Amino acid sequence: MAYQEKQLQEISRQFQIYGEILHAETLKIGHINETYSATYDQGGMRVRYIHQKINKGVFKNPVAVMKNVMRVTTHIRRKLETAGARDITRRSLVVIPTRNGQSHHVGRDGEFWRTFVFVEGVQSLEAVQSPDQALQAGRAFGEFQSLLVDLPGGRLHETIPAFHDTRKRFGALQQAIAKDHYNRARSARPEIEFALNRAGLVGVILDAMAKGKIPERVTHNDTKFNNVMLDTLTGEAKCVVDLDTVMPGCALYDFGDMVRTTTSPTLEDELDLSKVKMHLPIFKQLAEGYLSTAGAFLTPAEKSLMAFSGKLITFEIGMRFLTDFLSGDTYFRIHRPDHNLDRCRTQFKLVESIEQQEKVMQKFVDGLDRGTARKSKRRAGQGS
Ligand code: GN1
Ligand code: MG
Repeated sequence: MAYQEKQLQEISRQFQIYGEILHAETLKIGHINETYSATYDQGGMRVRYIHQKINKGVFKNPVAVMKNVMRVTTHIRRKLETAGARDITRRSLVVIPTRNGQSHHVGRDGEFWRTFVFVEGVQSLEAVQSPDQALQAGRAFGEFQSLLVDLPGGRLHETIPAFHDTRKRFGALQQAIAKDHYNRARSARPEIEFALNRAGLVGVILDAMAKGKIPERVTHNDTKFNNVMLDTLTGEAKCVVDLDTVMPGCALYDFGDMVRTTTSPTLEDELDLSKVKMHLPIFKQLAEGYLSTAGAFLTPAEKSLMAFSGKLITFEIGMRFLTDFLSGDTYFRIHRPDHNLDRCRTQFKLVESIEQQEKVMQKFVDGLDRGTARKSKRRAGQGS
């Protein structure tokens, strides 16, 4: 554990937690921030909190990150309260303020910390185990987007500019290949070729957005399956986490990353590539779940690119892993040599599998959409 309990105790004292730390442990989740869960004795009860150190190399403006997080969580909580929802502190993240009312604390070492209520009785999984879990993820992220369609207060900060700018991501990869600073390009020849052959993909959504065919929305931008908390007893999605990249984006980036992280029931760094495959039954559940909560506000143009977005975002993250591998593994935390190359290979294998099935995937989405349209027409007819 990079931070010891004693240091965490000192950090935790800055927040509105009125207990003694009993123990703390590192949560091995995500490639970017450092996350700890800590158990406190608070008035004789054991209570847990999450303490998280924001990676300032990645998030250059952590104050802006926290402004976004506060606006988003406050808005969602208010809406859930107005709707009379139950279990609200398990359905949306709750930021614990510091003792002087700030959303974060800057430590003596200049590190940037924030604290959340620990959501009990949920789990986050690295790989999907059943189609129902994909349905849950789709529903949860669709609901998240839908709760934020009326977020007041103007545009959110772009916490990482051009985050899903696939054209720039492609350019960054080309640069890393040209530089080949670590002399690693020779061990990634097939992957480099794979990427360079797909230059045609990178402008599709960007161009549609630039032409006004696809709207900008408030999106999550990191809709990895492990960012959905599933109730350990019922399996139901309770809340979505990792709100650092919630900012202006495209709804399809979110759906695309769900396709990437749910439709192959394998880990992101699976070494046995024969196991990596887009499973149509899982995709179907994912699309159903997502359209059940987001279908009402999405436009036909957005819906028509849902299968494509899965391919594009999988390709994008694959390119990012490859770029980081070629650039000396400075961005994504790695746990073994060539880890980023392994992750890239897994993504590209999935891209191939989506390419083979993209038509039937989109056909399914189109059918779902027609079904929903028919149903709502019938309902409107009944009502009149
Ligand atoms: C990073 O740290 P984590 O796992 O939440 C990355 C995402 C990638 C993902 C790939 C800020 O997310 O964009 O899709 O790794 N987050 C950032 O696993 O770059
Ligand atoms: Mg993240």
